Amino acid sequence: MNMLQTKTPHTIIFNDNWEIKRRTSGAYKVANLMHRLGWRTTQIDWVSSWEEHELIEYLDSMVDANTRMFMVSFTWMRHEWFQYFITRVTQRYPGRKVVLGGQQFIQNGYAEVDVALYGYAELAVKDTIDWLFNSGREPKGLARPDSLNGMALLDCNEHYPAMGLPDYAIHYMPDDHIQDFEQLTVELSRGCRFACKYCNYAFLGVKQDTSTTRDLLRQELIENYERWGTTNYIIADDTLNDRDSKLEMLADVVESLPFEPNFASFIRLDLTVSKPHQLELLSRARVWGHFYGVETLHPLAGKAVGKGMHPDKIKQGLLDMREHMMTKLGRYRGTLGMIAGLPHEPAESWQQSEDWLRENWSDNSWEWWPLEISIEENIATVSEFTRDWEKHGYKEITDPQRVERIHQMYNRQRADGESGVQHKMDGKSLYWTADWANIEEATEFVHAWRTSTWYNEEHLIANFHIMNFLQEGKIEKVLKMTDSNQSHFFKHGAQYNKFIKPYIQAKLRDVERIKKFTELGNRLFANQVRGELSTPTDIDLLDSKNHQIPLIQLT
Ligand code: B12
Ligand SMILES: C[S@@+](CC[C@H](N)C(=O)[O-])C[C@H]1O[C@@H](n2cnc3c(N)ncnc32)[C@H](O)[C@@H]1O
Ligand code: SF4
Repeated sequence: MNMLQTKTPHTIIFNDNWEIKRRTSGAYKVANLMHRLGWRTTQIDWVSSWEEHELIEYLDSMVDANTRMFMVSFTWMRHEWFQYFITRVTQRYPGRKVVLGGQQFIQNGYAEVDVALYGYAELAVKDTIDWLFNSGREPKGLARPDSLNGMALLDCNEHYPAMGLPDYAIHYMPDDHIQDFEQLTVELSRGCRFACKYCNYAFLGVKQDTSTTRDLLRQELIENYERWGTTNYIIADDTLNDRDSKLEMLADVVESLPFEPNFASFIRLDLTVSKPHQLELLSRARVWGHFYGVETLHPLAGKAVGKGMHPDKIKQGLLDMREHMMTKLGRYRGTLGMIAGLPHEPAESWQQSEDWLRENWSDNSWEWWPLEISIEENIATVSEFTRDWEKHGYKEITDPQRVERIHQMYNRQRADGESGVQHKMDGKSLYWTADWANIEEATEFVHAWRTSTWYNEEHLIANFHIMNFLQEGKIEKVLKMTDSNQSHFFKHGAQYNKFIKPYIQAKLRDVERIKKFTELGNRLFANQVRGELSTPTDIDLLDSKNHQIPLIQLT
């Protein structure tokens, strides 16, 4: 450990997620970026679950004179909590810059925040740091909207689109304390080839191949396995199977690994139907937790949004996939995403889909959401429906009483995971009505479904969540676990006990030595421990020639 390292600038990155506990990957990616820019970093995950005294104990040990910035991954944070949190942090540790970032559209201005970066940030961070610390120029496209009380906001997707990067890998640090049963996130490519009309994802209609390489992917999976024992993953790609070459690469890499991984991912089922060879590729790749955005089993509705395969083919495709995966791997969870409210589809048709699913798919799972049309136009990631809902037959409900009723049933401003409907947490949904249905009916349908006895007692755990339970018993048992098992886990704090408590305890153990040295007045040794904890142990991994972001020095 080089003493000089303790003089390098240091940032603390706060992260969080909702519901089932897992690492959301963006904050870790930002830590890697900061390392490449020459910073030390300290990650604090699940920050809202720490007791305040625990957080203070940890921060008091880690924050030092070189701590020049607090960074916050905002994708899953709630406004009220964040306002309280950032006020406390900046009061206790004044004089540091505060940078927000993530995929949640920023709707509130915070006096404590120097700049908020919305969207994929890989290519925007360097200019931002240069501007904040090195008298560099303002990042391109920086705005200070009145609606945010003049807080600086950068839409990275618009001004620094981070597409087709040479490397998406994430390298974790020992002080991230990853347990071997956790599921990490891996990204194989970025953007989606399609552009379904309701979809708000950042990069749609992407024709070029943005995939990572075989070697980098293998290296990442091996590194996580060797260092942390990781075998379970979420694949972050919007649509994993949008090109065969990606599946082939994954299958080849998986077959070359010294362990058997488990992957959950977004898959388009109409593609697996039209390209049946994809079934074999998926089972070879051990991708067995599938989420299919089927959305509707009504032929006209599917066509209207860009998913036009005939529902009979989709239904058969589901049954074929289940059979294939169970035969090949003995494990499979297929979860459908269904939307109530797509063009031409009346409420009776939603119920017919539900009936078919209960009859034919109850050994797997599905979710319903009311169609959400965001009317926030202030950012680049807007769907075709947001841009032109009238053209697609939607009208706005303006009766305030009706609006209030809808709002109460599923509060769209409550970004806490309980509202259950948001696909873009911007608090500005169109309360729509149309010739075939309206948002009130759709909301009631979904609400009744989600609060039904059937849902609470029989609905099986969805494809992404199931990876969290793999060590709870034999796979046959895990495949039968219902959402009630899962909520049991939440209610009795089992998720806290399994993920967060050991994490916090380990982080606090990390700083015990710092506290001791500080008590003894030995600042040099305290600094040395801080430096060790916040410097990557294997700098070579971060400094690969593939990274297009060069190291810079702070002035
Ligand atoms: C995988 C995924 C999931 C997984 C796992 C989520 C998790 N907890 O990890 C599953 C399937 C479970 C899931 C569920 C949901 N998801 Co989701 N999901 C994704 C997806 C496809 C990929 C996320 C990812 O890992 N990307 C790769 C990493 C590298 O990107 P990233 O985390 O965004 O980080 C980048 C930037 O955000 C930024 N950044 C992040 N942190 C920081 C910090 C700083 C300081 C800076 C400067 C920058 C920065 O830089 C990073 C690098 O570019 C995204 C869409 C997408 N393509 O990104 C949606 C997305 C995150 N999900 C979204 C939503 C809405 C949901 C659901 C609420 C859907 C629903 N209604 O049920 C649920 C709820 C989840 C929950 N309650 O926890 C939204 C979030 C929008 C928002 N917050 O306003 C997204 C963005 C999709 C969208 N609509 O555009 N999701
Ligand atoms: C990543 S998307 C779909 C996954 C995959 N790319 C596909 O199309 O099959 C996740 C799901 O969220 C739901 N969803 C997305 N946007 C929505 C919106 N505006 N309103 C309601 N549900 C939405 C849909 O069920 C969608 O399939
Ligand atoms: S719904 Fe799925 S396939 Fe359609 S644009 Fe969005 S991510 Fe792509």
